[in-house]
Amino acid sequence: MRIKLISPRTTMRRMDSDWKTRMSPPLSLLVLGALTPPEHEVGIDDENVEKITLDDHPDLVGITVKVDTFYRAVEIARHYTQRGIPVVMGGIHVTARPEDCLPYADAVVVGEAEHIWPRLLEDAARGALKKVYRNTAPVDIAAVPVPRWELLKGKNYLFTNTMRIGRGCPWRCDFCYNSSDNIDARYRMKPIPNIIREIEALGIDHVMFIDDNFIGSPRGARELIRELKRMNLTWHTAVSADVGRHEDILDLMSESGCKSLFIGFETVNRENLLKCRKTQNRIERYDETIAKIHQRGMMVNASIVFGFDGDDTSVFPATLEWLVRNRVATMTAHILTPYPGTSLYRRLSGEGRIVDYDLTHYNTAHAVFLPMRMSRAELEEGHRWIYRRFYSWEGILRRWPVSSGQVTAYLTFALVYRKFGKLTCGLGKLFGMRNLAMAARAFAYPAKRTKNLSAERTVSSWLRFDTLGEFSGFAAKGNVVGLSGGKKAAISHRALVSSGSAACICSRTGRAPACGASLPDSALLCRPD
Ligand code: B12
Ligand code: SF4
Repeated sequence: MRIKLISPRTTMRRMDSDWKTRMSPPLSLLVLGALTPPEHEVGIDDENVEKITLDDHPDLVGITVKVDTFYRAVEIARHYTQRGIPVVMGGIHVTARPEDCLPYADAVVVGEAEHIWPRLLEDAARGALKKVYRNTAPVDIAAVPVPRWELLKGKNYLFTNTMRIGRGCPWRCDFCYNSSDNIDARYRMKPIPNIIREIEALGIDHVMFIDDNFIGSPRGARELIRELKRMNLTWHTAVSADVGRHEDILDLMSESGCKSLFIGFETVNRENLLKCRKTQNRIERYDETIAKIHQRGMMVNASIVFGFDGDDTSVFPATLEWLVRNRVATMTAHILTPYPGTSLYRRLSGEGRIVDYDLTHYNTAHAVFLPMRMSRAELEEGHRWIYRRFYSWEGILRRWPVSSGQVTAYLTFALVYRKFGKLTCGLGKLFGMRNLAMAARAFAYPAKRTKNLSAERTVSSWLRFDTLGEFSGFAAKGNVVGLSGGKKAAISHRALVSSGSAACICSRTGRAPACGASLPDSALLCRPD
């Protein structure tokens, strides 16, 4: 059979640029490609990066559906079903609400596809598709194949270095898709050799782990990071806000090349956290957690949600103040959105508060429900306001990174992706998204970590840095030091040591300074491993 897999056009938010839609390929379709037996021909068309043809004649069409792409998915499905070409729909929205998709597809897949897809293809080849395929047995995470990256040849994405180390999350926040009935949200981590194979398949030493929660199994995460350390990678991931409880994991992350953590802080209001069942978040520990991450030379991307029942309009300036005070590098702000199937949807629907059922608005930029303590218009305006203020020149300058090693990455994200996103995306389309991404990456992360550095500078004895400039040059390559300006600089000792290949002591006392201690210039000695 000739199988065509399609990712429909997403609905972009006002504050985003095309970078968002072109950010990374749909992993689901790459996985389906890998699950397809070799006797079939398979191709992927992603409407987010190219114009797709709908008058062709494949033997089977598979569409991946998220809430905001549902209507477009239906349009695409109609093009094919009207001509007798069978269409299968799968993905998060289909799983959460199969009844929405059933009228438009020959078959829907509820849940993960690893067990189902090969069976479904056999049925399709015999012309005997069933209407519903429901995943009933837990997918063996070790059997999830390496995504077929070669199916993307020639497609223009910002990142083609995304992967997941597992599925699910130990928590069940009520607004998250993990709270949906049909989702198997149990946390499962892939065996480490599989993860290593996947990284190698990416063929690049810069990896984005797009897991719900990289520390879903703290023990597993520790083991994995030790392996990552050997691979000399630069990497980024998402973790739950309780990461501050695991300082050893933060140390390992920093030592192994992790540069940023995406964290769902969600709100600075305790009442909101209780109501959405996000009990792992402790507001009183937020500042400390961020400081621990910064001390280790990593950036924080805070994910924030507005519109909880405890929020009135004062939440916007209060959140901005908190973000700026903590010098949070990047923010992704969302309007609370009741994705169909989630606990939140059931609650708000039960309370008669959902007022907008246009699913293209379910992209976290619209208030589709009645907030408790402000109007829908105030919620939407507050959401736009915080984006404007956070990425204003003033906002960018006031959040200047604590650690000099983060400056280039910080500026790259704030300016290239956010502030001038529309312009730079235009350039990306002209010169190739990948080329621009590579240039941005080279600027953001100019040199490899200390491991390479010690090889570059052959040293058998301790290095002495007589000026802060010299020291920060060294540290910037290791990307692990935090210093503030002035004659006396605060050097984050812990961050330096956790780079893995240097120890830092004060030349006068001969002892390691406490984390964040002020040291005079010319008082630093580094000992390469
Ligand atoms: C990476 C990611 C992104 C990337 C997108 C990369 C891309 N091109 O897909 C970026 C950052 C751009 C993004 C943006 C958005 N995202 Co997003 N994203 C994710 C994330 C973290 C991982 C998705 C992923 O790759 N999973 C791995 C694959 C292997 O799993 P899977 O998609 O579930 O696929 C399996 C099955 O579902 C099934 N399957 C999937 N498709 C198909 C198709 C067929 C034919 C078949 C048979 C089976 C099948 O088989 C797969 C293997 O078992 C998820 C959360 C999550 N854990 O899923 C949120 C998530 C999908 N995003 C979500 C949302 C809402 C958005 C945005 C609207 C948010 C915003 N404010 O901008 C936008 C819109 C994007 C869009 N429409 O594509 C929601 C979707 C909710 C819903 N009910 O639809 C999720 C679930 C997070 C959440 N908040 O709860 N996102
Ligand atoms: S911690 Fe994050 S991924 Fe896990 S259930 Fe909550 S919102 Fe979802």
